[in-house]
Amino acid sequence: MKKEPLSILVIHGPNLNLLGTREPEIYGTQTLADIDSDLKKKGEKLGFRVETFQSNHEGAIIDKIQQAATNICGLIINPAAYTHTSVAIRDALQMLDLPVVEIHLSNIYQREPFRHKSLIAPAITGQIAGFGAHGYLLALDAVISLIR
Ligand code: CA2
Repeated sequence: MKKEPLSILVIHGPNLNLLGTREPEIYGTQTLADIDSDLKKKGEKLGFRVETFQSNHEGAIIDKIQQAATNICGLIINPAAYTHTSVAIRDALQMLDLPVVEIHLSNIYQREPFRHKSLIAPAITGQIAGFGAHGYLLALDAVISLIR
């Protein structure tokens, strides 16, 4: 019987579908499609299936986390603005028993004070911030090393 590769889910929060089209000085020039494609290629090389998902809706992100919980071995999430507001996403992440990496393109601690607080951070394994799109690849390395 052919063995399915282990799956890692990557969730992108609100407005990240606009990456590469505005504010390149903060978020870089790569589009979300570029980032997703790089993640899938790297995952495949390392023997993992990478699934990507973007939503502008808090409930849709929570549904995705709940549905994926039993099928994935690791999660990478950029909750975008929900980082600073969403108790509901934090509660959903808290229920997972697998490595979860929170990633931010920008260094949220160098920005406006309201971005310094992540409500998500207590529910995750670790956080990567400030490395632009490359941070997603660092997050993938981190999740895979935690799985292994
Ligand atoms: O640095 C990050 O990755 C953030 O999660 C991005 C969020 C922001 O609210 C967080 O504080 C930090 C914003 C994502 C908005 O994405 C855009 C992309 C292109 C153009 C405009 C917004």
